Amino acid sequence: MRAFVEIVGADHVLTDADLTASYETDWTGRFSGKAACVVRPRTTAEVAAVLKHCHAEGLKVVVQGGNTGLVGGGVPAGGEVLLSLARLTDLGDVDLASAQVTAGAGVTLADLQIHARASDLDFGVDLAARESATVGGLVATNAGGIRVLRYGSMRAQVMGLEAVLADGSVISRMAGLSKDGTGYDLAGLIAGSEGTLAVVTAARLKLWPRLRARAVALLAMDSTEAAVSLLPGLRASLPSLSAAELFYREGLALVRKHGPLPAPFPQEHEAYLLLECADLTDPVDQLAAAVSEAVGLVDATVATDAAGQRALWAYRETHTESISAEGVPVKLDVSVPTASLPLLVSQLSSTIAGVCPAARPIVFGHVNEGNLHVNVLDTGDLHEQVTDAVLRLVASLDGSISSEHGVGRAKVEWLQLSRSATEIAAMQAVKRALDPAGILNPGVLLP
Ligand code: 2HG
Ligand code: ZN
Repeated sequence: MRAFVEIVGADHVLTDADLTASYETDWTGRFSGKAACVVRPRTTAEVAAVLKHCHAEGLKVVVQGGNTGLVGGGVPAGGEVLLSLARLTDLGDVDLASAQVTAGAGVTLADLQIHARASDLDFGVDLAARESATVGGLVATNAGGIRVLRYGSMRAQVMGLEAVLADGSVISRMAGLSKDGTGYDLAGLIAGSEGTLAVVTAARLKLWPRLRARAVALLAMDSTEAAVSLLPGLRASLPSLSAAELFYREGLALVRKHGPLPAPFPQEHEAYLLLECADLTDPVDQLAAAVSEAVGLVDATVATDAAGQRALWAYRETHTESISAEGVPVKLDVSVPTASLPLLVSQLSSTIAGVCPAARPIVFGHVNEGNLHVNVLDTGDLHEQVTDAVLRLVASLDGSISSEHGVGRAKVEWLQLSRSATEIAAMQAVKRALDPAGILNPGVLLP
């Protein structure tokens, strides 16, 4: 402990239970563990010194950003040093020539967005936890969110990375070269490695032109199939399409109960597709035309002003908190090839009911990527069985057991459903090469 105090100062080594508690439990309340202490460095040099000490002493480390994760990857299992990167908040000037910016690991997504927009640019990743989620965590989990359709996920925004390896040595490749053919893409490897290979301290990030003009539509339909069938036409006729989000009757009822929100349509419908277009000039007419030509709709509404757009987004973005207000759910984040999404949805209820008849599934997600958030309430002590049944169904459809939240501690047991033994062995070999003592996020991602 004395070594940490010398590196970061006494104010930033927390051991008092009152002070460490918020770091030791995830926000859903599903994962918690006691940390040996919480260490809050301010600079990359301090992170390096902390890790050098941990490496020398064989101390295990768990790395945490905004603590908005959903798979237990950023909270201790018990006894680790908790390395919080929340104070690495340096945000560089926007580089207009390259449309890039350098952001510290602790910069929140919301602050990054505000900073980029002040230069008439924008950041390509957006998600509901924007006020708390941090750059380091977004990179470490290769976060996805609501704009993947247009800009790709977090890894696609990373032009360079500064990261500290387990022994305290620093790799830094921050020139932001768009073309760089000099070997392994270490930044791409560290992105999505969930803190098991290195600790991300800063990222060089790509920015996009700011698109101020937006239009949002909510479409009602009878089936998932109808929603998926619309995608090719929508993508072809709407180059400004930026989001396509799916939710269902049960989820809408829940968000309206907890909102409280008014009904979007006079009647209830089975499935809802929320579309957003963003462009330099007003895309409302484009979107309205595409909606009027779409087949298989039973109702639709297009919001033209900002308040109306926010109101439509609220139906989608308040799903997570409304579910949590009902209880602690089993949270699964899966994807299948987009064409198989209707098949997955059609088998989901019976699969879950087969192992837990009392369970209440609430499903929503990012339809273009075939990514469904399967939240299951009222599973009692059958959460393992529900998880296992759903993830096996997903694997049988060539899907992924974790689409955008990471594997964390929650899904390690099921990694072999999505990755072959050869792939897992290759990942373990990389892990051993970069972290031979196994001090970084033990128990996360890899079995
Ligand atoms: C979202 O898309 C997030 O809103 C959270 O990925 C999903 O709560 C969830 O299951
Ligand atoms: Zn999501």
